[in-house]
Amino acid sequence: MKSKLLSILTETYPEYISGEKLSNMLNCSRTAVWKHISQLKKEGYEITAVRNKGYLLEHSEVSYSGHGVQAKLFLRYLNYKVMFHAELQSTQQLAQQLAAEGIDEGALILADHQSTGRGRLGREWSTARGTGIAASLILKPDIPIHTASQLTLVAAVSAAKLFRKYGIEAQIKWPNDILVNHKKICGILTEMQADPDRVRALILGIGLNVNETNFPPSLTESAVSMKLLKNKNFDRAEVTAELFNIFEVDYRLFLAESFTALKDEWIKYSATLGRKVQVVHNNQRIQGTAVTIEDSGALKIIDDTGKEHLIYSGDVTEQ
Ligand code: BTX
Repeated sequence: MKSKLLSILTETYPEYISGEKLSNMLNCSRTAVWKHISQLKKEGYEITAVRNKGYLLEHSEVSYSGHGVQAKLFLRYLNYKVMFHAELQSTQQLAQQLAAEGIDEGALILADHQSTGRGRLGREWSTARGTGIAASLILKPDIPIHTASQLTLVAAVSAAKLFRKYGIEAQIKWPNDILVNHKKICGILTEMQADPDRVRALILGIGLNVNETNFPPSLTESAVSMKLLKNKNFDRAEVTAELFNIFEVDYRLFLAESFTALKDEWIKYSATLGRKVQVVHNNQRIQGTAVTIEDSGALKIIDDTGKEHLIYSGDVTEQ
């Protein structure tokens, strides 16, 4: 209820919305609306109440709304439909649900705050209220299942280009992280719903640090945001739209020509190639030099005895 109320207030901004309208939309009494508004105020939201006008969310980050993003999307190749939530457990979780229900390609789920954002292998992704971008995009490409993981690499190229637009020299760490000076600024999580021989839906989850100045203690050494790098606030609606405007072009190229068409760009932005790395793969530890990325998206490592290894999934750490 509270998050629905927040979503409505965000979408209504900069207009006031009456208590009566809110009670109709939320299917509750006006007293219940008032109680929820009071709770939100206690949580730190600035909400102005004016007699005969209603309520207005004054939150400084209010410009980040579904309308704000939708209006800036080009919609050249993908029919993006933005679904904005003030609060979700995880955009990825909702997107999974919507994909299973058969929602159209292009549904783009955004949340201002995630309570249990997720990374790979059950890890957590932190998205604080009012500062970052948490987005999950539903795609329905007609591609063989074994190429689905390449979508992470495609999105990584798009993200690296996005940061460059803002003067940030971000690099890709295979397979799914975007780093600046070894600190993580963005993470990508691709999940799939599939039949035995066909991709039904791919869910591309992207978490991006934008206006964070504080991270949870466990991340202070390893995470960075656009604001920390550039010492100014960024308009999250604009950054989100820029990202997905870049992505739709890269995605189209990927569908038309495969990952090979984006490989050179990936190599150009890579933080992994040429480095001494260690990968744990199938319970086996491989140490060596990351020499290239294959057309398949696999990372080629030559170990210290000169043996080649192709790594399709795993975590890479620098030695
Ligand atoms: P990953 O498993 O590669 O990285 C997760 C790790 O990154 C965590 O264990 C933690 O060390 C670190 N980390 C967590 N939060 C942050 C942060 N904000 N900045 C920097 N480092 C962090 C990466 O997984 C993929 C993350 C995808 C997140 C998106 S957000 C939208 C969508 N919804 C959702 O629940 N997940 C995706």
